[in-house]
Amino acid sequence: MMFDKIIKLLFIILFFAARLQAETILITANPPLPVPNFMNNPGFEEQVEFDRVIAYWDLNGVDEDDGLTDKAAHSGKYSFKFTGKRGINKSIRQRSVGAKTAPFPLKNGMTLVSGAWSKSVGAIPGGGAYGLSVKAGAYRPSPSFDKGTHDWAFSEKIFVLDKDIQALDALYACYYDQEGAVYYDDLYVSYATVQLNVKVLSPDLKQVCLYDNEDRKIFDSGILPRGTNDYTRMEKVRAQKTYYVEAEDYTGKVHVRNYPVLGRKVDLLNLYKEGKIKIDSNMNLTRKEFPGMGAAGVFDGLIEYGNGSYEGNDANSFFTVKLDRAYKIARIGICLKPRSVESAELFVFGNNTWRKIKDYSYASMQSVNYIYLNPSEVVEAVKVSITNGAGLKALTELELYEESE
Ligand SMILES: [Ca+2]
Repeated sequence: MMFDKIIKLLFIILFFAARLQAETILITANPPLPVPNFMNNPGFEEQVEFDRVIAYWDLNGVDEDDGLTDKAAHSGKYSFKFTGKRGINKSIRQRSVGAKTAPFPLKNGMTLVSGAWSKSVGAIPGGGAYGLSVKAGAYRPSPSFDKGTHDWAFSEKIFVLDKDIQALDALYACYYDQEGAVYYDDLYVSYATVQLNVKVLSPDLKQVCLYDNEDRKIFDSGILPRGTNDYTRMEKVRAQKTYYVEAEDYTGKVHVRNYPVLGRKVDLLNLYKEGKIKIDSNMNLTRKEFPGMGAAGVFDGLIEYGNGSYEGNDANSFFTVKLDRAYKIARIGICLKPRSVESAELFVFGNNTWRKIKDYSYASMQSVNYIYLNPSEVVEAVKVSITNGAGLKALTELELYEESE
């Protein structure tokens, strides 16, 4: 009897000791991952109502055989299709790239990358240019695509700034003096590299390695001396990837941490249907012609007009979700009113405090926008407050992702 009690006590002590000694792997980056795409409407999903006019893009040399198409897309529903014509230089152009998202001036020595996805049906080797052209202070090395016929392929090119620049003047997607047809989708201009900072706090560390999402080893600490409890390393890495750290201690235990943490989607729709989460909102408009209008529409994954919570008053609109329990949240997805602009604030409640985590000023969203909490936070409620907007105010989508490690 006594012996049992001692064993039990020993287990409790061991359990708490293990808890106290739990490893901490902190991964941050400057700028944080994922980095923003400086382009507007990079995947052609955002359209203006008029025929063949695409938000943020100018069309040059195109005719009725060119334009948006839903016959092929690398992601989403649409891509831009060029039909080749000998002797004609066709292109689409976006100017003032990153006017809202890039921290101008971009500094001398900074590495940037431009890239795109494209599919070709019969681009000929003897024809003209098939690729991007980027002007940032001067024309920069830009990606081009293989001619001939190929399925969706991606091409990118890194360039280093040789002076401070005040603007990314223009990006062109070209199809010059050609035959056949090509499709462009998911263009990007962004930081090419970020400074990754890895810090591992754990007793008696043996080895720390960093890998990218293709399992390529980025660094290896080698075998660390016994008694190492703290390991830090900075590394310049590609921005268009995700990473994970593996830290092994001398007991043979391996700790893993991803960066950024994507998390596992919380099934808010089901929790709402089962009455387990509570909504507090003044956005309670219903319309017969929009069956998706209402709180369930905020959790259903659809971002069509009329799918979400709407309100028509001038007063501030709010939508609060009280969760059924505390979640360790790694990522939040939000879509305000698509094809419109809204200003809004996003708050989370945890540890007895409301905290504002994001301000949107006249934001235009065509898809779900993600906010990463790094490190993940305990969240018991989420509130979206819509402070300004054109016409009916709307919250189209709200997603929560729980850290599953
Ligand atoms: Ca697309």
